[in-house]
Amino acid sequence: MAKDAPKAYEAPMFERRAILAGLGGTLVVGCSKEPAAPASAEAPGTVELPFANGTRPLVAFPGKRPMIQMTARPPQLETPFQVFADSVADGSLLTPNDAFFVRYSMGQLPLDLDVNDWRLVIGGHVSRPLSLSLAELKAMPNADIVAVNQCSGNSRGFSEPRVGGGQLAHGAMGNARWTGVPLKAVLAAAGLKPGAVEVMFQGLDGPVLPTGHDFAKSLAVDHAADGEVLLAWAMNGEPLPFLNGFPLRLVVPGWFGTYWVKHLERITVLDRPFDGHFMAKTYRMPDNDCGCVEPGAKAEKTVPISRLRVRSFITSVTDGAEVPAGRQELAGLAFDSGAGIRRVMVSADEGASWAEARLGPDGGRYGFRGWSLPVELRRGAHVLMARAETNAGEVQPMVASWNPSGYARNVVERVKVTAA
Ligand SMILES: Nc1nc2c(c(=O)[nH]1)N[C@H]1C(S)=C(S)[C@@H](COP(=O)(O)O)O[C@H]1N2
Ligand SMILES: [Mo]
Repeated sequence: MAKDAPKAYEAPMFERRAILAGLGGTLVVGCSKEPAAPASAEAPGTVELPFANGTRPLVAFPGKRPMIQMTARPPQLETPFQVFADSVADGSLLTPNDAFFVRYSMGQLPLDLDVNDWRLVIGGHVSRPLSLSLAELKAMPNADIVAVNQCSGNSRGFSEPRVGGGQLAHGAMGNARWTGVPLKAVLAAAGLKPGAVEVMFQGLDGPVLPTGHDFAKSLAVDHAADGEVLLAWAMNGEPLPFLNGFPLRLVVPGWFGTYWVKHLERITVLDRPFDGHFMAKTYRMPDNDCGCVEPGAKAEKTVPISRLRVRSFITSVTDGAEVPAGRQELAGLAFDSGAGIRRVMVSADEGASWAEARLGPDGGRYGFRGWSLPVELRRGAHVLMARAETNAGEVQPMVASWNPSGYARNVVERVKVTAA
């Protein structure tokens, strides 16, 4: 990010103000217990993530409430876990836009973006190259889908042994209703030429140094045209927050966030597989069933990361909490890559016995699914666990596997509480 004068951006949701490059002027810092509480610059808030070196500042960027800041440049913000608990408790299961996590690989954000000048360019191996304004895209048939966006590095901070990369707790995920035009319709308008194999997506952000790699991802052409992949301009009924990809982003239901390219600028149809840095060198998993290797080992062969793995979380109590002894309702959420959640099993005795939770309403197979179960907790220490199974028979593992990038964690998490 340039060190000179702060730049500004314009988006419908925000007043024009100097941001990001000149953060000092607009920083708002909140307190950890109540993310929505009035912010105070005098009392910088911090949170303690439950692993070594886990102290993080809580910082409010434009359009966002105080969030767990992993890095400031580029902004990398985690959702405080209480936000998920609230969305389970109120039954929405949706992550509010102002609390949705933010992840960038690139240091140079498109802060000068003027949506009136912005165009999405579609080219490459097509019969009719296109350049479309936001209004033209919105005039095409609209679709919406509820889907989870989760970073492949979500929960990386819990890797044992530790791995390099952003030390995230569980807040690099979120569930939203996305509105846009199916990519299929735009590709049909451009006309795929015979021999098209992949579709490449580029965002407007870029590397700080010209020698850096541009953020570009690709999907197989059949996947891109499956009708579910969206070019989305809205999230939970509002225009995308700038930091979540304004004015347009890719939504790839069931796939890890790395494919959900933000600030889309260009779509290029290719007649050969794309071998850019973010496909060929990074966001790759060991090429075996577990996507894992012995701790400390390197994978001999890797493949691009793709589908989400089934996960579940207890949200009604947090690790380390003191809870009243007696009967209480445990609640949480589960999600997978689109088979849908068949059941969630819950243990209040570290896995010695399990009971089946009651699933909440089905809000769509790509979204968070709520669950709840009454449990009886005697005085003393308890280890609580939730374990989800999908309609395809995928079950969360009891023992964590390891890979060098700490990607795709989905082990059954342990929540230790003391009942008093
Ligand atoms: N243009 C652009 N899009 C991007 C990225 C990026 O660095 N630049 N990061 C990707 C990664 S790794 C993730 S996890 C998601 C995060 O989406 P969010 O910031 O809206 O939560 O954006 C993806 N899209
Ligand atoms: Mo990511």
